[in-house]
Amino acid sequence: MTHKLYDTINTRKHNAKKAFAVLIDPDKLNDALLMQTIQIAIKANVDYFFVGGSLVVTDTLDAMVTTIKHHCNIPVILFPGSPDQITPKADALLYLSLISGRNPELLIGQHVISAPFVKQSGLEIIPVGYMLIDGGSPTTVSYISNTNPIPSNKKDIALCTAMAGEMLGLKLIYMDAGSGAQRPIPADMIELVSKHIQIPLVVGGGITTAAKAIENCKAGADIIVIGNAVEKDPTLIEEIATAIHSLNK
Ligand code: 1GP
Repeated sequence: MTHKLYDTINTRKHNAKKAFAVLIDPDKLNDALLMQTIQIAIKANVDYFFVGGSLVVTDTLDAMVTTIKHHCNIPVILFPGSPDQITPKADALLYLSLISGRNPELLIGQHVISAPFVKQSGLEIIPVGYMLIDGGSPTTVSYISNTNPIPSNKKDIALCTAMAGEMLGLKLIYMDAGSGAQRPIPADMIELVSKHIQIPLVVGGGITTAAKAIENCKAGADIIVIGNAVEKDPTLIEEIATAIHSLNK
C-alpha cells in the first residue's frame, strides 16, 4: 500500500510548512460552483481538496472527484461521513476513527464492514484519530455520530485523547468543531495538543477568516480545513491560502 500523500503531509509538518485544505461537500456545490472553486483553488495554490460530509444525500461524489481530478493536480482526499462516500478516483482516504466519542460503530464497527471494499479501492489509506470538539451548538456530525464532543474548555481531555490516538498507531489527528460550528476550536487547546503529538494535526470547523486560520497555524495546526465559509464566498480561498502560505516563507 502506498503512503505517498501521507509522507508529503508528514514531511511538510516536520519542515513547519502549513497547508490549506478546501472541503467540498457534494451536497452543497453545483457544477458551476465546483468549477469556480477549482479555478480559484488552482490560482491560490490550495494544497488539498477534502471531499465528503457527515450526511451526503446526493449521488454526485464520484462525479465531483472525477471533475476535480480532470481539471487540476491538487490532491483529492476523501473525508467520508460513512463508508458509502468512497470512490477509487480520489488520491487518498481519511480512515476516520471517532476517538472523541464512545460509539463503537464509528470507532471500529463500520471499518470492519467496509474493510474489504476499502482495501479493494486501491486508495491510499490514512488512519485518522478524529476528535469532535464542542463548537457552541450541536452540529450535523455530533447528531449523526450520536456522540458527545469534547467540551471546548477541557484541554486535558483533548490532549489525552490525541495522545492515545497517536500511541494506538493512528497517523494523523483531526480536531473538528463540526461543519458550520458557531465557535471554532480555541487556539490554546490546539497548542496543547500539538505540543504533545508528533503526527500531523488537522484543524477545522467554523473557521471563517484568514486571521483565525493564521492563529490556528501558529498554535500548531498543520492543515487548516475550511468548507462553509468558502462555499458562501469562494473568493475567500485566495485570501486564506495566501495568509496560510505566508507563514511558510
Ligand atoms: C468540517 O472541518 C470541516 O468537518 C470544515 O468546517 O465547514 O465549518 O469550515 P466548516
